[in-house]
Amino acid sequence: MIYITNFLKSQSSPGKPKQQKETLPKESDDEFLSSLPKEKGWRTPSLFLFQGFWCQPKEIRSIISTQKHFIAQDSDLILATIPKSGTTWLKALMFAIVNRNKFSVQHNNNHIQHPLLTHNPHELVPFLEYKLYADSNSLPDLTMLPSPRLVATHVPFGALPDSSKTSRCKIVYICRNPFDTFVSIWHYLGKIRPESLGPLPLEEAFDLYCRGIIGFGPYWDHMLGYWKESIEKPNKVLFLKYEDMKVDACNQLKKLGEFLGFPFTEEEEKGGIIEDISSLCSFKNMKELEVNKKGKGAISDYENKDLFRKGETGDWVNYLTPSMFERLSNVMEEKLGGSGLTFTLC
Ligand code: PAP
Repeated sequence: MIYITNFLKSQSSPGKPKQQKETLPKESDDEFLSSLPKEKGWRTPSLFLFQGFWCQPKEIRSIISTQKHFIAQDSDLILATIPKSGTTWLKALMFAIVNRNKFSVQHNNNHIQHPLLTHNPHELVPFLEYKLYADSNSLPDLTMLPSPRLVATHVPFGALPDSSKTSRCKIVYICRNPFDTFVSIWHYLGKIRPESLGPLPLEEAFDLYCRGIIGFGPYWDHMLGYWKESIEKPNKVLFLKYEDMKVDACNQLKKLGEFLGFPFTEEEEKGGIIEDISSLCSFKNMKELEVNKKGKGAISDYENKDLFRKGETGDWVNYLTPSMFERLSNVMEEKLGGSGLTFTLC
């Protein structure tokens, strides 16, 4: 468990921070921001269109820093997602698969000790832009990351640091049907939206969403970027869907293990390790853990419990009217039609 402890410490107190030499646009750099298209934000007053996707001023700084400073290694494993499409789940699964020889997921005298039982997955697989490169005054010491390095990002494919495209590192992408993703993000951002901004009604949020105005969106562009790459370079990008994971976690885990370079042996399969990883990382199990019920700060200073709401496919039927369904279906047909990318909705 020592390297996990060192790694977690290194994230909270980076030791000797390396000063950033470049001048990045400051949050308050009005001139820079005023040059960008601007729309109403979901949890900040505004979102800005930066490099073709919508984001907040703070994110712009850390994305630029990531693009300038992150050097991908061939052994790196990068999880890329649209927010609310299964990031927390996939972080847990990737961590459990890759580290299964260091941390057993199997019961030993009815007892299992695993970092995922005491840490939220976001602590174990850090975001590039929200964690490692979030501090504009210092750069992270990535030598503290255990190998292979597991990191995550919400940025679209085109905005990934160059080295992650040119190196042999692997990228796992998970997406979710845009109906459930909308409902999930509306709930979550409603919880973390500052009171001073007032509530964001569902109808208004839906209108922004359908117009593509959502952090890291438009979501259809985000999906298509990784989708196309996964078709062109299947050994580089693995494209997963939340709904497939829900229906058939074990087969998806087998595929994931192989892609990551950590295939399950026949003996492991017979011993039920895939099922054990699946149940360790299941919504039901993770939601009930103390760290996820009472903990805080896995993402910014938000409560961990808000990352575990319903964890189901098809919850959108409880929120969207028939005309909303029609509107979003039309947008999806227009944007994704002909791409081969389809979704299970219920
Ligand atoms: P993030 O982008 O902020 O990290 P992310 O983890 O991608 O969030 O998405 C959260 C959604 O995944 C929630 O969906 P819901 O609002 O529809 O319920 C959350 O409940 C769901 N989720 C979290 N953990 C799991 C899990 N282990 N299995 C299945 N779904 C999960």
